[in-house]
Amino acid sequence: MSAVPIVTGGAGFIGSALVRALLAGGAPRVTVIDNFSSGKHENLVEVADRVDVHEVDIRDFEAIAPLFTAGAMVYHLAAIPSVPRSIADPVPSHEVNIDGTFNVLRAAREAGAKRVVYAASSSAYGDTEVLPKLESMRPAPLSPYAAQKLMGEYYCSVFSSCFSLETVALRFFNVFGPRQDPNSPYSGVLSIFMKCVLAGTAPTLFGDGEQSRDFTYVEDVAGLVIKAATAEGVSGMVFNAGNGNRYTLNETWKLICAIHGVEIAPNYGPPRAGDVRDSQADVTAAVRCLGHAPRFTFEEGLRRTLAWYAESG
Ligand code: UD2
Repeated sequence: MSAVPIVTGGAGFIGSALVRALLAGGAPRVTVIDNFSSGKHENLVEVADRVDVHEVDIRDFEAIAPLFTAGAMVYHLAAIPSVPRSIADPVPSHEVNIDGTFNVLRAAREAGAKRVVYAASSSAYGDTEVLPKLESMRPAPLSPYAAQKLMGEYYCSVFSSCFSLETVALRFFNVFGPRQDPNSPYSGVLSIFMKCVLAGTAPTLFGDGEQSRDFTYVEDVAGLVIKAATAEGVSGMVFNAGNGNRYTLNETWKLICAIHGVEIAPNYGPPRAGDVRDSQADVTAAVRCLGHAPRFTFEEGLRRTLAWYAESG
């Protein structure tokens, strides 16, 4: 029998989608490590009988180490996300995103885990002269968050080369979908757009709204993460986990309004510090080496997401 997979951050928006995908793909059980700082029990409610949830913090090595087992596949998604949060309050995000990641890698290595798949971030690229962004481009982080997630990638690569722990880092590109929390000051923009359109209110776009993102539907990301766990010849490597397209915020807000059948002009505010201007993934390597095959167009992802927010009201 294969070891039970471990998902750090498994009660979060992306982590819980991964847990559901693992169970749907045949895993009999999944171990979740989450400190519930942004994770929620309700995210796992339909699968609660097949999930072993441990409410522990990845900053606490002694607490997490006994949960790692020989041969286990480790999916490391626990993090304090958000560019602006890392600027407003850099210490906790540094400790979780760098020290916590080190602890997860160390615990995985000491237990003899099979592989660690790490949720890296597209923010590592910063502003590049050329789009789409290729893994071979030189990283240029613009915020503490971007630097922290990049350090996590470097640690993955070093654990692979120095300690023979298999690792794969996936640079997530602006993931969106059901269960993304719209109620924090640091919420992802699409969750805010969903909340606004359903309430009939105008969002505030930071800057001119012409910045662009490669918004990636959460189920496509979960699918790729699972593929990265079994792909061969990729240990120590970094791949883009994106959709391959990009939309400006102005276009995106218009599209959501059109799907919902309303017309609401957005407000505009000052640009946000640490913001990347344009983001778009080159997915060639992920397709070739990991079998990446995104199933959802942006519009289909938006429709599904909007339907979920409307139902869960
Ligand atoms: C970054 C990463 C993303 C992921 C994420 C985790 C990039 C390109 N992407 O997302 O991959 O790691 O961090 O947090 O670095 N905005 C508004 N109004 C709002 C909220 C946001 O205009 O009310 C803008 C914001 O200024 C930015 C865009 O929307 O230009 C997206 O912001 P976000 O916070 O959803 O995600 P972002 O791009 O910082």
